Amino acid sequence: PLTLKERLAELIPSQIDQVVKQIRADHGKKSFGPVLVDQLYGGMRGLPALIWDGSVLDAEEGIRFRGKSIPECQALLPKAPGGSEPLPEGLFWLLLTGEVPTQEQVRALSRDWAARAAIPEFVEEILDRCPPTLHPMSQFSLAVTALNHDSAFARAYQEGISKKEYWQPTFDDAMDLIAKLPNIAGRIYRNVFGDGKVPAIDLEKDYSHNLAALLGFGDNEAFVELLRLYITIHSDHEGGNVSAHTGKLVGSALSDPFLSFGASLNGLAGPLHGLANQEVLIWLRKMQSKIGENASDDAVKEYVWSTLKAGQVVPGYGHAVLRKTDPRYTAQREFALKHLPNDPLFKLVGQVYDIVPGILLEAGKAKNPWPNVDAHSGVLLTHYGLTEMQFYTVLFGVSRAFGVAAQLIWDRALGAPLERPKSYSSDAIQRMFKDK
Ligand code: FAM
Repeated sequence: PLTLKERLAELIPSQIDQVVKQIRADHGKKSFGPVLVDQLYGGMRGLPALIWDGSVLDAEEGIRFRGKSIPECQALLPKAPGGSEPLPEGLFWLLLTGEVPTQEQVRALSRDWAARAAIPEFVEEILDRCPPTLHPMSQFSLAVTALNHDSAFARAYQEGISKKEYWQPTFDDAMDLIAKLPNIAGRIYRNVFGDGKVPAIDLEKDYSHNLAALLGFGDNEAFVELLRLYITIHSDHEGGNVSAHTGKLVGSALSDPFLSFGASLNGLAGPLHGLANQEVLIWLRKMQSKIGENASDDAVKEYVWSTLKAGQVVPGYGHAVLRKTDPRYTAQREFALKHLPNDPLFKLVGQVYDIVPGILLEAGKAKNPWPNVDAHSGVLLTHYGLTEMQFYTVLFGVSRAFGVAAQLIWDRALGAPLERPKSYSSDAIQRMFKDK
């Protein structure tokens, strides 16, 4: 069967003709309509600004990966023998090609990533030198940026590569990036929370199994299945979220995938973005220590109000685009109902789900009162014993590499230029609009 790179090489030429030449010839001079001054001050909400074919986020429906919803991906993508969750290897193939790969194509990808998994010794030493008090996300970003040392793209560019070939070393770097994340994440976890000993990668196991083993959970099939679902649903969330957009922007300067994804991780480390999965668990634990394990609805309501009155956000709720419950939350809830229906923390997440949206609506500020992916992820990891919440965003980062890498490959294949939007001073705004 065709390898992923061979299939991609077949798809790219027609995409360049259709997507880039034809659309720009037919529609290049057409307008989406007015850009409002509010969008310049308000974080570009809803501003049409980017192209990404891998995934699209609908405010009501949630994410679709190449047109497929999460339930459709769970039904269509290849699974591990005896497993029921999609293999992330298949999701990456889908993001890149728009096609569902065969079982053997996914097997080949698992083997390819396992074979590329080793990280340079100097990167191991960088991680071993980090104090355990340095947040895992900072360690993660350091290590990923250091992989620039062996970047195929950076080397090819220095040797004088033609623009038309950019996507090939970008693809090679993207494969190395994804393949090396389990060893980086595993070493950080073992250094900060464990005995510092990192087990070897099993060349015959799939990506999620190897990641689970590096974290010390390889013999727990339910946890491996959770990681398969977890990596699939956190991989991509269209092009404008902070981590995806950062990767795209930095990559547009022809910084290689390691430098680009290192930048993405620094955005993902923000409490309003990927760090929210850690913040949710910290918030739940603080609430439990304040109002007890089996608190009444009224006690939970009071605690939520106290969070808002303190000028803090309720982590795991709200979203810049979504206006309904995140289907990534629902997918995790289904997993919990199947595997851990009586877990007390799962019950608390359900109680919070019944209470928080009503309060956010009453408070009247949040445009979306419903839960996002982070409201549920930590509870599942905690159930299986991965209780170190400072590590949760690292797992989010391992997954988001799939979406960022896919986008970088296509940006270079389609010749996406340097990104350079226009900034204005407030004086200019006042001058431009004072009489309008
Ligand atoms: N709790 C309290 N206030 C909230 C809120 C929440 N969960 N969500 C929004 N608001 C506030 C927001 O802070 C803003 O208040 P100010 O006018 O005082 O600044 C107001 O409601 C309007 O905000 P918005 O337009 O509804 O939301 P934004 O598009 O500005 O921001 C989020 C979207 C996700 C940053 C925001 O909902 C939030 O801070 N949520 C909590 C943190 C979180 O869960 N982030 C993870 C998001 C997830 F998708 C991810 O990236 N992993």
